[in-house]
Amino acid sequence: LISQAPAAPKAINQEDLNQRMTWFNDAKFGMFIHWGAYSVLKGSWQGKEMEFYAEWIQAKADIPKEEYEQVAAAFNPKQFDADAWVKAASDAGMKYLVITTKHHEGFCLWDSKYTTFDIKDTAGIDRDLLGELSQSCKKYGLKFGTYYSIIDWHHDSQVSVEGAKGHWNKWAKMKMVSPVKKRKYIQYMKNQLQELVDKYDTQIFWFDGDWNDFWTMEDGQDLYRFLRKIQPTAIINNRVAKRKEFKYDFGTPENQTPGEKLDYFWEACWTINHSWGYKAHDTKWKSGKVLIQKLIDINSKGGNLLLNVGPTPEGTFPDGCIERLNEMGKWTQTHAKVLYNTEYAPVKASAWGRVLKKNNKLFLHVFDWPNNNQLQINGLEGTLTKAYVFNQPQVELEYESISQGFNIHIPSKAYDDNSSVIVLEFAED
Ligand code: FUL
Repeated sequence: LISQAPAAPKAINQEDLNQRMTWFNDAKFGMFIHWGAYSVLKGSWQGKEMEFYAEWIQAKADIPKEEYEQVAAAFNPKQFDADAWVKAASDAGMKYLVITTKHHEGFCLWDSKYTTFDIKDTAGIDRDLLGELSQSCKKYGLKFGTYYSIIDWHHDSQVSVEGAKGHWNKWAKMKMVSPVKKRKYIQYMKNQLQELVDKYDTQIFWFDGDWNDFWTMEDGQDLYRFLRKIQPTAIINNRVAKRKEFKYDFGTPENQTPGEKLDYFWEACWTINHSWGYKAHDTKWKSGKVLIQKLIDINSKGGNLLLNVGPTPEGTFPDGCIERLNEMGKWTQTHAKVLYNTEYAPVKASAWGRVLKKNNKLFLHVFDWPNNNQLQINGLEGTLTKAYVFNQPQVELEYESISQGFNIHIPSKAYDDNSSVIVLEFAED
């Protein structure tokens, strides 16, 4: 797969890129966490359930800055237990975690030297929430990453563009007050990102908000170079610059999965329900089965799944999330060998499922088990030496060649409702 990485522009050394992306490539599955002042409101303002994402509530309800500071002041996650979160992620099969350290609202989830709009000065929290989380990640062997928004509704450098229309209201587009303020804001960002490196050793920079006109490709590339220097091992998402043109270090399709493999490193982020931030009335949870198949589908196209959880203001995961994570964990733990460290298999997609590859083996992840005891796989070359149901190598399955592929004689029933795996072993040449 490494050899299939995109050609990097000069500023990005291809070998370095491949090297720092190796763990990511093998990881397949990570946890996204949207948590901030917005969590306090649980998706409702003045008794009214708001539409859209809960982390956008300040914009959607048009809450004035001063009033919103009171919301942030009420953030008090007494039940937060970093180990419980990271263990839940690890048990689900996730290998890394990305948390919103500063979403569009501007509230900082750590005690930053550069603002008073943070958990310490505004909410009076004496714990180092991100410190606890990054330590737990070290303990459980997960990489720790940080989401950081480029737009900031609280910072005095920017104001909303009045009259902006469409699905996003005026808050979605911010403009800089002056060039001087812009320079100061960029310095503010750099100072804070340096804090995230120094205090939490962040290994993933996950930016957002690049759609704003004030943020140019050059601003993004400059920030990219800065981060490369201060944390050489960190990986950086494409929203650091203009995501449509910039592909480094990885792309970020959101709530959608590409139809085919992309020619650069990528990760699709999806929510378990609809909102990213906690929304009490959003209970449209995707099923464990849908999520497991989503993970495999994404992995089969060379991408990772970053699955989002929106914790409650008290600091716990909603029950609906825990149930889905448990279901996923049951499957990923029993199927670790046919999931992690796999690579993209250049095999035509089949109606019955998806295919992953490791060395001389193909893993046929069968979502829809054929009821005629025959599984056909097309577009394959090579000498097939053995076919068996995953975990039962002693029971060899019969097969015959068909034009450019094989017909495998499979048992009458799937052993797993989510995805059952058939292993094909090929002669090494
Ligand atoms: C979007 C944001 O506006 C959403 O609030 C969310 O964070 C999502 C992952 O990215 O662009």
